[in-house]
Amino acid sequence: MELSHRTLSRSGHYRDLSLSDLSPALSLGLFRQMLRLRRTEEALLAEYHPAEEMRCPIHFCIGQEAVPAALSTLVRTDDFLFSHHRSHGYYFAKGAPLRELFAEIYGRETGANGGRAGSQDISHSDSHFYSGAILSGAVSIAVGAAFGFKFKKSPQVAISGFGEGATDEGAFWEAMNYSGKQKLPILFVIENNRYATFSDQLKRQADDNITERVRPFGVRATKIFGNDCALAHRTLRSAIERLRSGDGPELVEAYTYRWNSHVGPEDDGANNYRGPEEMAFWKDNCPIVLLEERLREAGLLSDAEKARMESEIAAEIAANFKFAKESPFPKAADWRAMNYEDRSPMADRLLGTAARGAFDHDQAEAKLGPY
Ligand SMILES: Cc1ncc(C[n+]2csc(CCOP(=O)(O)OP(=O)(O)O)c2C)c(N)n1
Ligand SMILES: [Mg+2]
Repeated sequence: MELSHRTLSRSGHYRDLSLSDLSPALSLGLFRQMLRLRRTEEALLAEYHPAEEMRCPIHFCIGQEAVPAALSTLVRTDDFLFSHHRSHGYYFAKGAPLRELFAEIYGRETGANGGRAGSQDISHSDSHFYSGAILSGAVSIAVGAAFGFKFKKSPQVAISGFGEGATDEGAFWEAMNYSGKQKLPILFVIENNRYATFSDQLKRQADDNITERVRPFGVRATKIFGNDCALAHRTLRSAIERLRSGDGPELVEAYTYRWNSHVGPEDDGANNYRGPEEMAFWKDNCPIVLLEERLREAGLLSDAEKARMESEIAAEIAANFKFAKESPFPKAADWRAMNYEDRSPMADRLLGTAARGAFDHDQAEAKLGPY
């Protein structure tokens, strides 16, 4: 049966997850990583309202833990990972410090970007992790990084993670063209969760056959059921191995699903863009449950072991909240120092108005002229 969102939501409980080629330690490690990401996102989601202390939009990734968990065991420190707006799973996959993610979304000075970027534009340059809210924008930047690695004959790879919505953009297809032609060491990871905001992929594209469409550009492409963490690990591992041997580029399309609204913790069901059967299929095929079933069958996970993981994760999350909430806010005076470009006085003047709390687009334009 052809893998697509239409066929998947009619296909019942998934039984093909296999641990045959994974060690017990790796299988448990993948499980722990998914659980850690899920609990982190659940905790942030629960704290968002009514506290209103996270003053930035957050695109939660609950339900989409398998790909980040698999990637977390495969990327090396000196690889570069570029993410889109739904950034937490990729930040986590790159091993960037979670307490700096918490502090960032609480707007604190100790955050990954001093509290100024928030969730969807967070980066952590020491971890070689970058995200960005411009759909497909970071894809082009990842291609540039991969070109640099090839040029320097470095064994590093670039990983570019995004949703199927990014493939609506021209920049994505330019990335296919250039990386295929130049045989760049880049892995494109698409988490296809069917929707871009509220729009079904088939309302935006003539067919849901991204893997077929990228192959003529010279991009090796595989599509998988993205809630099978063992399969995700196996597929991404082979792709990354081929990239390191200079045989790039690669694209992996993982079919998965977000359980929450497009953005924020509010329910966006009132928009009637998806039905209850579809959600029921994806909750029944939760990536954590699918792996847990096999681990328990294989005698690798007991109630006691799971409880131990849960309490370690809960302690880590509590410490991250404490760190974030006890950290200072950035000082308004720092706004001016944030302009990296000495030759753009207009930006300095605009930042000056923002620092005084007076920024207003129309007023600024009236005072400063068009910019
Ligand atoms: C260039 C550009 N156009 C539009 C948007 C608004 N926008 C933000 S998220 C989004 C949908 C993204 O869908 P997808 O890429 O599938 O990722 P998902 O949110 O499903 O994880 C859109 C259209 C944007 N951020 N950038
Ligand atoms: Mg999507």
